[in-house]
Parts: sequence; structure tokens; C-alpha cells
Amino acid sequence: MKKWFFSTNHKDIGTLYFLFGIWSGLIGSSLSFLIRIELSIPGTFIGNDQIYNVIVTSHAFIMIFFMVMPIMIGGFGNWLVPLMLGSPDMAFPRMNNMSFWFLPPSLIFLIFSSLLNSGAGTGWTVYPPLSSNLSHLGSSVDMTIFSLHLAGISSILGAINFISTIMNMKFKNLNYEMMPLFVWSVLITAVLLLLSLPVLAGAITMLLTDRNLNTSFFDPAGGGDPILYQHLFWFFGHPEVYILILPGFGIVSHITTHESSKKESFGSLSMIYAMISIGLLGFVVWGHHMFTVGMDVDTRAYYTSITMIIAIPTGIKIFSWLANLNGSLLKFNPALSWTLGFIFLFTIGGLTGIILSNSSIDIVLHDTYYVVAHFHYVLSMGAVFAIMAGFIHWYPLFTGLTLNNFYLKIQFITMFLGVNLTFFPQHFLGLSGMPRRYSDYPDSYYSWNVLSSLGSIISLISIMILIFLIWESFVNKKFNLFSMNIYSSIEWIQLTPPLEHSFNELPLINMN
Ligand code: HAS
Ligand code: CU
Repeated sequence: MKKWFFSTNHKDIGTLYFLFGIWSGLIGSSLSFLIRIELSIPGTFIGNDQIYNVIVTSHAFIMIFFMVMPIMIGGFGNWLVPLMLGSPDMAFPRMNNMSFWFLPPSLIFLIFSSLLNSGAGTGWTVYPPLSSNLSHLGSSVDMTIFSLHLAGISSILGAINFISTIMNMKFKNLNYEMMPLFVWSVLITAVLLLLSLPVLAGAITMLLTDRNLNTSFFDPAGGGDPILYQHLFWFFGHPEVYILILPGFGIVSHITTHESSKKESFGSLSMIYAMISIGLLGFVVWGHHMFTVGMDVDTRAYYTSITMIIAIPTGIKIFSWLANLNGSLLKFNPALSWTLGFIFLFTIGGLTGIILSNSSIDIVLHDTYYVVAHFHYVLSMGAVFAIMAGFIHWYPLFTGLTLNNFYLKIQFITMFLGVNLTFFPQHFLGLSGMPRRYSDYPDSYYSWNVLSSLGSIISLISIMILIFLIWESFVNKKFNLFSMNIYSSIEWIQLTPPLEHSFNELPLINMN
């Protein structure tokens, strides 16, 4: 008990984050299956649209704040950053413990918010006036806000910890250009968190006082403006989507390098600049979420062009990963399969993003299933595929055990089919005008919806296979000697390379 509750060890805390993230992932997935059941045929299943909206809202919050972020930054970040820096631990180990333990109460508040009163059916954006006390009486939205405050504090403390660790605790001769790309991705993510979360905290605090203390920041009746909320939310919200994907970029860089014949990272430095550009540009494009609020044409043109520019650094990353693998004798092991799946499907999601960034097209597609398809391609198939790749790649390091390779391949294939069948038809639904966050639809949307729900059942089967495989590895305690050699030492560091060599995947030596 003491080991886990009071732990100051980066690996144990990383493991806690993984367990928490997997657990939340199961809750979030369960909610998503409820959504797909409701939408599998026209007519009503749940029978209450407020409850449907609460499910959609909780699904999004849980997947973003309690699944992807804890696993990517908390799990992979805590485990790998100190190891890759040759540092004994994080800079502030006790604050690290505190960052983690803010999360369980935050999740509990979120879950209670949907159990008490009529729940928060606001969508993850919590826009007023829907989220104001006229439309959402009772304490649910207040509890959701409090949950976000706690999760925000957790992330800000974590971000301070990562930035301090990376800037101060590097191995003596490790300079920034040589720093592994995963560490870079976490550093940039942490800066994004530190700059964007306080803005969300401010916005939801203003919403809280609007609801409870008779202020009117977002209420036109008192001189306020609901659009102000949208600006504040998306000034956080857009950087947030890059927070969700950047550590995944880092993971993919390591695996493509590891799997290539050369074991060299193609264009390390340009990868670093690409990630920095994506991070910086992420702060000036938020208006593409608000094209329908009645912006003037010049502002729309600005947001359209600046958003499209992000395709350049992202393209640099995609083509560098491909160049990394080009010419290599590839072994299609599970980690590489997930990585190639990531590159392919994230690119599709990115391209639909470029389509949405055209303001005139977005006026039509905004709030339709096209947007839902876009963000599930970059999240369910981008972020989640990167998590899966990294989890399988470093599983021997995290546990000392090996997963069953053959069944992992089957699991990859089922998941690949499942998520594509779920989300590809949603492009067609969106293009023909089906709105998001509705619990019912006319018969003409039936066929694509039934396919989409079928896809979600296939994904469910795939998740069950994965859980079985993790259980199986613990029960059978198979030690892979090859992995043991590389990974299972207690302390390992990276050798400082000669400058002309790649900085990403360096020879590892065992300090014991
Ligand atoms: Fe997005 C909405 C635009 C990346 C997540 N996005 C969302 C939402 C989420 C999300 C969660 O402009 C919904 C929020 C909500 O609840 O309302 N997104 C983009 C663009 C990119 C992008 C341009 N999004 C992401 C990532 C996410 C994410 C990453 C999470 C992980 N997104 C939008 C827009 C909306 C939006 C609109 C608002 C829609 C609405 O109406 O609500 C870019 O970062 C993507 C760059 C990647 C690529 C692919 C690789 C690049 C290559 C280079 C060549 C490509 C070129 C482009 C030259 C572009 C291979 C050519 C274009 C062609 C079409 C062929
Ligand atoms: Cu955006």
C-alpha cells in the first residue's frame, strides 16, 4: 500500500498512470458502446436525450483527460523521460506523486456529476448558454467544472515537473539537439499545457461565477458575451488536441527508428523544429472551431490560411517517418504494424482537418458527423494507435514480460478493421448532413449508422483480446531473453553519440 500511495519513484508513478488510464479507457469505451447502441437503429433506445448527451459528454472528457493524457504524458512520460535523460528520477518526485493523486478525485467528481441531478449534457466544450444555470440547473455542471479544475492542477504540476526535469537533469553531455525525440515531444507538450490550461481554468471559473454568483461574463442580458467563452475555450482547446498527439509523434519516431535497418532517425533536427512549429502554430488557429459564430471574412481568411500552414510541419514529420523506414528490411511485428497504421490513418484524419479548415466548407460541415470522423481518425486511430505501438514496444521494459506476438497481430487486424468500419462511414453521414450530438436520425442515415455500430462491436472484441493478452503475459510469465537484454535492467543510460550520428535511438548500456 505504502509503495503505491506515497511513491516518489517515476517508474511506479508511471505504472499508476498506466493503470488509471487503462481503467478510465474501459469506462470511456463502455460509454462509446452505449452511444453506438443508441445510434444503431433509428428510434430511441435510452429513451432520454439528456442522458444521451451526458453519455456523449462523459465519453469525451474521460477519453481526453483520463485516458489519453494520463497514458501518454503520465505513463510513457514518467517511465521514459528520466531513463532517456540518464536522470535518477523526476526533478520533483513528491510533486509527481501529487500530480497523479489529483486525478482519481477528479474522475470521481466527473462520474458523480453525471449521477447527481440530471447530469452535464453540455458536450466537452461546456458552451454557455447551454451550460448556464437556465439550461443546466443543479450541481452537475458545477461538479464537472470542479473536476476539470482538479485535472488541470494535476496537468500543470506535471508540466512544471517535466520542464524542470528536462532542462536541469539531463545526462552531462546530452545537449538539446541530441535529446531523444520522445523527450522533445514531452517538453513541447508540457509547455503547451502550461500555457493553455490556465486559460481553460479562467474560462470555467468565470462560468462558475456566472452560474452561482450572478456575474454575467457570458450572459448578454448583463452585458456579457457567450462568444467570449468560445474564444477562451478554444484558445485552450486547439493546443489541447496537439497535447493529445505530440507524445504520440515522439513514440512513433522511436519505433520507426528502432524498426529501420539503419537504426538512425531521419532528420532529427527537422523533427524537433517541426514539433516546435506545430506547438507554436497551435496557439494561433483556435478560430477554426468558431467559423459559424459570424466572423468577418478577413478573420475567416486568416484562420483558414494559418490552419493550413500546420500541414507543412506535419507533412515533414510524416515523410521523415517514411524516409526512416524506406529501404529497410521490415519485420511486421505488432509494434511496427500499429506504427504504420498510425502513419496511414493519422494522415487521413489530418487531410480531413485541412478540408474543415476551409471556412466556407466548414460552415456546412460544422457540427456534423464529418467533424466526428475527422477527430476520431486523429484520436482513435492517431493517438490510440501510437499508445498501442508504444505499449507493445516497451512492454518488456515496463513489466519484464512478453506479450504473445501472434495474437497481438490478430488483435491489431481486428482493431484496424473495427475502427475503420466505425469511423469511415461517419464521413458520408457528415457530408449528407447528419448533425453530431443527436440521439436519433431519419431513416436515410440508417445504413451507414448500422455499419458504424457494427464496427464498434469489432473494436470491442479487439479490446477484449488485448486485455486477455495482458492477463496471459502475467499468468505465464514469459521472459523474452532478447528484450530482457535490452530493457530489463534497473538503471540504464544513453551513450553520448558522435555528432554525425542519429540522436534518437542510441546504443544503450547497462549500468549494473
Ligand atoms: Fe482537428 C476539429 C482542423 C489536427 C482533433 N479536431 C477537431 C476536433 C477535435 C480535433 C477533437 O479547421 C473537434 C472539436 C470539437 O469537439 O468540436 N485539425 C485540423 C487541422 C489539423 C488538425 C488542419 N485535430 C488535429 C489533431 C487532433 C485534432 C492532430 C487531435 C489529435 N480540426 C480542424 C478543424 C476543426 C477541427 C477546422 C473544426 C471543425 C468544426 O467545424 O468543428 C492539422 O494539424 C492536420 C495536419 C496533418 C495533415 C496530414 C499530414 C500531412 C501531409 C502533408 C501534405 C498535405 C497537404 C494538405 C499539403 C495535413 C501528408 C493537402 C490537403 C488535401 C485535402 C489533400
Ligand atoms: Cu483546432
